Amino acid sequence: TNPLKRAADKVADALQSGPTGPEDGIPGKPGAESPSVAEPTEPREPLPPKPDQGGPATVSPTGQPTGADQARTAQSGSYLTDAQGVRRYDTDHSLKAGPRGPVLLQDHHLREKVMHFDHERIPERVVHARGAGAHGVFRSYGTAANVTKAAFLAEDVETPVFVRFSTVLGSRGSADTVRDTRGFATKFYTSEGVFDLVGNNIPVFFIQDAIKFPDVIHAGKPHPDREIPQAQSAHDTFWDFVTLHTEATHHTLWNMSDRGIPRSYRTMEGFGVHTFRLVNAAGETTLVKFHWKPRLGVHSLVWEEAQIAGGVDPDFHRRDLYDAIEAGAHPEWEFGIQTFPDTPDQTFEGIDLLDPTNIVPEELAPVQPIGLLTLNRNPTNFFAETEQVAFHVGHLVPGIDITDDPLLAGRLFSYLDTQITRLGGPNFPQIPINRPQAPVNDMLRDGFHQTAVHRGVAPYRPNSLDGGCPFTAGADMGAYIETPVRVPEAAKVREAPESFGDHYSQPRRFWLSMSPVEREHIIGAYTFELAKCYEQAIKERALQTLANIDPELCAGVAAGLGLPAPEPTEPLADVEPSPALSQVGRIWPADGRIIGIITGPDGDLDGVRAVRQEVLAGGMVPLVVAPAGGTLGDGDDALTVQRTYATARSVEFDALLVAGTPGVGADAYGARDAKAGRPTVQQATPDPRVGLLLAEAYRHGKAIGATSGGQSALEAVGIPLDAPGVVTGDTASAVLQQLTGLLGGHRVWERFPSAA
Ligand code: HDD
Repeated sequence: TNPLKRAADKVADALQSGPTGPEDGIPGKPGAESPSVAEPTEPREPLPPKPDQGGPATVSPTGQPTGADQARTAQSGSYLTDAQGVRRYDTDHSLKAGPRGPVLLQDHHLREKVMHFDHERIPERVVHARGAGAHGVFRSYGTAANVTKAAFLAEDVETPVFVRFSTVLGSRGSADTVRDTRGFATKFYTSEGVFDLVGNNIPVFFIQDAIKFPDVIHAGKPHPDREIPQAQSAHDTFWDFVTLHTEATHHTLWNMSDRGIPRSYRTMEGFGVHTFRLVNAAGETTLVKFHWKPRLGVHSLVWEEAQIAGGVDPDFHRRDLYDAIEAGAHPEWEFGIQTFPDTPDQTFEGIDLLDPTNIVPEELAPVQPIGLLTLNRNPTNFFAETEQVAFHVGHLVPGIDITDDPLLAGRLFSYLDTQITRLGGPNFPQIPINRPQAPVNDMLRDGFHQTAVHRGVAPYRPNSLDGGCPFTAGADMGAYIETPVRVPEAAKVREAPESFGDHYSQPRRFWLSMSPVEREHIIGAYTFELAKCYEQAIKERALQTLANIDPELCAGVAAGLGLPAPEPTEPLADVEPSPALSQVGRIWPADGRIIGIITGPDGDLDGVRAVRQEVLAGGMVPLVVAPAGGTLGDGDDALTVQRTYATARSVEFDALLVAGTPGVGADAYGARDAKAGRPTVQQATPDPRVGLLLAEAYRHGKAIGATSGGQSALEAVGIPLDAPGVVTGDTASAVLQQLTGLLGGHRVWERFPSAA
């Protein structure tokens, strides 16, 4: 039989039969007052690794497996061992001088176990601490090949990627749906080395110079005295900063718009923010801005949903990303570039391309698609991959270069520097998730957590001892050559160019590009955040910045705060709206959207079964909601209940379909009273939790449908059957068809007051 099993049986026998001598190599059981615990399962070989998971697989210079291969061998064999591979017979009792005696210092297993635990947490990221990641693949269309020589952007090249999404301000355990900027960082493991695009879901930044980054983050993080609020910009120090540094006006406006509360990571745009410089094989340069366009369209929560989700499911975005990938609804983004001639003034249509508080409207410079990103694999281990991944804007490959944006310059230092504290030393590129998939032959040596066993004696060059290696490559051998851009002849100064002084024309363009509903949401967001500030002077200063954007915006917020609206201090900029900035008015695929099907034991179960299949066939996700868990109906046809009235909450669903009369929940108040022997109260119809589900979905502009049996439930909570986005039909299938049509617009925008 299996030798591992034989050995385990031996231990088990020994533990059963009491103290034994050293001759059979197994120490005695601890004693009567400490009964032995039987092995709960048969020893077995470890589960095979998920076939397609793991970090990048590479081979170290010593030929040892690294990356995914090494990560897999982190757990092998069937028996518990210590970190040195020595099998341990007991991990529940410290080594003591007798059962009641003192614990012995010589207990290596105790000290190793506790020492490791003491250091399990590493410092969280100083910003972007809360995040979620996924593996994927990037396939290039080749359409950028005329402007860049980057090998991964040539036609039909496939490159593995790892993407991490994040919020900025909150701690690692904070809620996903807070109002904040979202990080969108992509690591491309290209054949020429790693390229990181460390972007956000907002195309502009708060500040124009990296030297202010510590300041803006100090202002946004919780107050240093009370350490509140968590993951919020709705407090005095944040608003103090952004109203004193008016260059922050544009980014703040985006945060107060629906972009600050995305529906899902899958429905976020991404931006490289800075202007980058591409270089082609002929050495010609082009200035570009990078964009990610989600295939599902840009879609946001409404504020009340964001708040509910923060309570009922703080992992809302993390769960959504994971579930979608597990369900095979692989999120996709098209990668695109806006291109601008690399002129000495580095402006385009009067817009300074070095100022990261500026966008270039897509109407002036269309986004040209250059490839497709698909996220198709969840991480195997959150810590190993999502937590330990280290991005850096300085990770560039030949064909992609930087510009002199002063915000980018400071970042080129910060990302490298921060990993030393966060990941414990300079060898973080050796962590499996960070390893390039191109050969590495550097002359970096030693340091904390050095895992490579370097060969040779001469980590310098030239040398005459290690065969002269490593050799340097030229441009024709794929070396990274910095573009020989002319540096302006000028005096050393600490100042910004004059063109960085326009802080209002771009925010005004954004405001003018919004639909009435989006404007209503922006006014609501400013009003909420400023009403949370205590200092009157800060509120007044904020109103002044709003007056300089637009009088309607300022008046709306001032009314909410009960303050007078000031006059603008500078003339309102004469700018054209950019329709591409609005999220409203386009039609998107319904893939991956979640349809809640509310039913009960007396519902139309055949209809529900059929409509479930149709939802799946349409690439969407059906969730059957019923009074209690378990199944509905009998036999092979029984329907599995996925959410009960107690666990379903409106935020999870994109649309609701009431199929038949909803039942009464098993733990509805009446049933509980009955169980407790109290006189039962009259049940409301429908169950109050279904009523809440429907009322919230209605208020949040979601599509709602009902079969004839379900219509009374809608009427009972006051939802008019002829309201926009409310559809009815004889069968669940007929209702679904209409719901799917409505989902294309993301929400029923007509339901919001401003659209009335
Ligand atoms: Fe940053 C993390 C995006 C300006 C300093 N940043 C970080 C992450 C994203 C961004 C997405 C999370 C990466 C991950 O998931 O691990 N940051 C941006 C964008 C910026 C920006 C789009 C402006 C265009 N950042 C910025 C400046 C500085 C930093 C100006 C410093 C001077 N950022 C950092 C950092 C972080 C970071 C301290 C924290 C953790 C890390 O780097 O690895 O170095």
